[in-house]
Amino acid sequence: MTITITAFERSPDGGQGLARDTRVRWALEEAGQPYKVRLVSFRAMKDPAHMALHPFGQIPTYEEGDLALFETGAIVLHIAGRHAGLLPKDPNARARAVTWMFAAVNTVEPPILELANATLLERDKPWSKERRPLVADRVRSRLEQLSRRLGDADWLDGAFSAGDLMMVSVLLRLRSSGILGEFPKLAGYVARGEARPAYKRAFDAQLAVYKENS
Ligand SMILES: N[C@@H](CCC(=O)N[C@@H](CS)C(=O)NCC(=O)O)C(=O)O
Repeated sequence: MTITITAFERSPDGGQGLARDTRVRWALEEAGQPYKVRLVSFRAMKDPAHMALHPFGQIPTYEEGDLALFETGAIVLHIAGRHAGLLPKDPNARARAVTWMFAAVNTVEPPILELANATLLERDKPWSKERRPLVADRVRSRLEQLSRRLGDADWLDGAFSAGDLMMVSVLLRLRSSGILGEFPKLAGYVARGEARPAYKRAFDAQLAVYKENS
């Protein structure tokens, strides 16, 4: 069955791969699944046809036959559940990998998004300068804990899993802040994720879209 995802027609990050279709592309590449991409403009994302697929008018979405999904955590979990390569077979190890997926989107990503908002969207507010260090320290606090848990391991729990895919994707959003560099173990972890051939294919595919449409 054909898999179709949606992605930005013109990614605002200039092809850095930070738009969330990259994590879905990466999961599909790891799973060896071909997919099609339907590009949407910012306006089209709010049209009824897209809102029927994604109640919040965002990308990415995932369609496969009569199944339509939104939320990258759910999409990656669906792909990982259907195909080998992203979740361990052992039930306990599998549950731990899923736990890391939730930790990525529920515990680590929120302060990172808060920092991005403070840096970009709120930069003109009179209180922005004062607030930013506070928000950056909340990110540091999470990274310190994550780095301690990762230790000298390559991945968070044994072999590479969907938990790592989600966590690396979330951490990549920190690159421009320079904070990741303060945590060499995490910087190495992210670099290992980016070095995976499946990640490279996903990154190149989103970059090709950006180049074609800019
Ligand atoms: N929690 C959602 C977040 C989706 C999201 O924020 N998508 C962004 C692109 S990366 C978007 O569509 N932004 C445009 C908008 O919200 O209007 C997920 O993980 O899928």
